[in-house]
Amino acid sequence: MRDRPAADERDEGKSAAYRVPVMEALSRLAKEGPSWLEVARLAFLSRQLDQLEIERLTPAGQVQLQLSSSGHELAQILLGVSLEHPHDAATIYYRSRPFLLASGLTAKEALAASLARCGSPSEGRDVGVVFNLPRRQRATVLPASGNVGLQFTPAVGWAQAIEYHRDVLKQPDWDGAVAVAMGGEGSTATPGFWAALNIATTLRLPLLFVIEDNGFAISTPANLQTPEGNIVANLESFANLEIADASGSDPAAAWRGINDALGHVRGGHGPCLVRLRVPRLTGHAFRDKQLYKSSSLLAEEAARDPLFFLKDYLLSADIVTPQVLNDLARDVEREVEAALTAASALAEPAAESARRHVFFEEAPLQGGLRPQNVQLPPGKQMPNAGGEPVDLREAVRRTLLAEMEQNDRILLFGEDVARMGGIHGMTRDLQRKLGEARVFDTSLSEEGIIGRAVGMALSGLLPVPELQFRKYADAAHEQLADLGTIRWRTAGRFAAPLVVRIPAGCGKHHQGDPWHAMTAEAVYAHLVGWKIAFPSNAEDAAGLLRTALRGDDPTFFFEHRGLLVEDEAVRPYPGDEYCLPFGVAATRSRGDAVTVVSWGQMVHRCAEVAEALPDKITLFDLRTLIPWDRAAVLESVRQTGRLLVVHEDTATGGFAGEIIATVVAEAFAELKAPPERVAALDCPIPYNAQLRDRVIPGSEQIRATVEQLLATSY
Ligand SMILES: Cc1ncc(C[n+]2csc(CCOP(=O)(O)OP(=O)(O)O)c2C)c(N)n1
Repeated sequence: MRDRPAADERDEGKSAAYRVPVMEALSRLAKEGPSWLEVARLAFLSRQLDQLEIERLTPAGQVQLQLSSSGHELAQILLGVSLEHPHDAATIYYRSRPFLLASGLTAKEALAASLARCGSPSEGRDVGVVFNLPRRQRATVLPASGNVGLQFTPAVGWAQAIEYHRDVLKQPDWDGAVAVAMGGEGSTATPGFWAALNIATTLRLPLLFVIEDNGFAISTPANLQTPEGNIVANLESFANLEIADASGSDPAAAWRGINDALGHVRGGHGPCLVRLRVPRLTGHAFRDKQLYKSSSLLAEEAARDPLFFLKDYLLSADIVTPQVLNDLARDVEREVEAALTAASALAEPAAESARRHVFFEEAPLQGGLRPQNVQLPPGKQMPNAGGEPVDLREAVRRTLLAEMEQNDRILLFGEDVARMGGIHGMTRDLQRKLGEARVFDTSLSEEGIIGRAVGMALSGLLPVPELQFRKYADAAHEQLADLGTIRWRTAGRFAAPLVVRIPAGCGKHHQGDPWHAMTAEAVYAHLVGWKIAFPSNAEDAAGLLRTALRGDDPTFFFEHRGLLVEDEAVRPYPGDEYCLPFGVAATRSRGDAVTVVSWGQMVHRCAEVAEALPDKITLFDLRTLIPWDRAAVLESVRQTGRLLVVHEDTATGGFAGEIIATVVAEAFAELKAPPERVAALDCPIPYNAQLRDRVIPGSEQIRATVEQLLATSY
């Protein structure tokens, strides 16, 4: 990130007018402490919800997966009530319901979630305790993931976005905001935790890690997660990291620990990790009888119940009388019963709605550009006439530059993309032209690159991360998979549109090998919620990339290594407004005997064959796989009666199977021969050129299969 702008660069009047009340309120809260009555009410409420589910709803089969937070309440609530800045955000996990209650979730919504009803934050789609909450009175709660450890790098993204909103977009209302990432001690063993810790400390980001250490990850003790079971002790020498260790049962100690840690991060001193020692007063989940704990340990944990300590603290400090506490407990019981009646009356989600919100349908409440009313122009579907010929690399570079000049919310980042311009040269000069805040190198962490992009997109930016090779995207797979389902999981409330650029494949003049040459696009066709563009030439690359950058859904944009500078992909640059719609195949040749479908580099090999067999082949370049142009392919197959699908990805489970299955189901009667596919052999790409050419299909193999198809008739 570039240096922070000097004070006079900012909109001082607006900043001061805004900052004063928010920061004053925050520092008053820090000095005076929370409203302990509210803390007590929320703690009782959380416990009461757990008890209701454990004692009645789960045994009756009304709640299918119960995960209690009993024992964790106090620490989470104290954290929740402290996050009053309008741009504070938190990433959470499945044991974070007390935090959600403190952030504005109602008891009715909590029970609607447990009962899988409409009116819950996921509209019954996700496990009752896997939450999201667009901002109410406190932190924005970013969509939780069921994967332990996935919550950390998106929080890094939000923390980095705070600086971008404040310094680059000059939005003073982001000043002083923090990101918070919460997890259990088990989660500190995950790659996501270390990726996040490394990035947050390297960049000194405003990020607070809150580790709720209950000593067990399901049944596995903490000393199997980190040496001696104490993550804080192990992080003592980590540079740029403030650490703290506090009891999560003792109200005064927990408040001090959280308040000091938050003060450090809000004060602009960099990240902090606070470990809060809490008892887990129930099994990991409802059915867990905790047979792996001794009876003395169970008794010791019960004695650390934060609710006992809280009541004791409130009474001994004369904050409340016993009568007030009793009344509060009774009010909460009544509130929970009323919430249960109200939640039970909510509708079940309609079965037909299961696929809603996989892709964009309407503006979300949080994430992407729409909630901020940033309108991008629709662009033109006709390319400019007479554009200068450019190769695919230049087309991508020009498109990125033109879009980034128009849209200051786009950030481009990845390994070596800045000073070097990317190891494929796709982003050369972009940092020099657009600045270090908008185009920057990252540390070597694909999990960190994609997870951070998720947090940035959720904050309202448009990240364009580059992954160096398709194979290395594997390290980010968990994040990629969960990113695609954010809109669905939150029933359209959150979205994280972004464009991930991935160089893939290998050409005739490229070395192949198992690490730099695979395409493996079918893996991504199987990820829900993603669109996939795979252009074969410069014009399509420009048009598809622009459409993706102005679109609403996360998109994989493949850049084929064998086409970046090769003549066969050179086309006139179609202009800075050219947008090519997804799902529209290009017809590269027309013929009446066989329909050939391909994408990426294989299109050119198929085109050679089509040229050698005039008037025989209708060749479609799909250009996008999700969505793919079913209508064009079906219409053509109905005329030719023969189908060949050609791809560079391996055969088994490849996308050809999807296309052939569709054609067989929809146009079986019109087929004159069994549909065929030509694809890479089911093995990695070899380094030896002769072996490589045996594995990746060449035009001779395509031609032989076409001829064999032409000779077959039912
Ligand atoms: C990536 C991943 N691996 C395994 C699991 C299964 N799992 C769910 S919770 C859990 C234990 C997590 O323990 P911890 O982080 O200490 O949190 P706690 O439940 O103790 O609050 C495991 C292994 C998962 N959800 N995600």
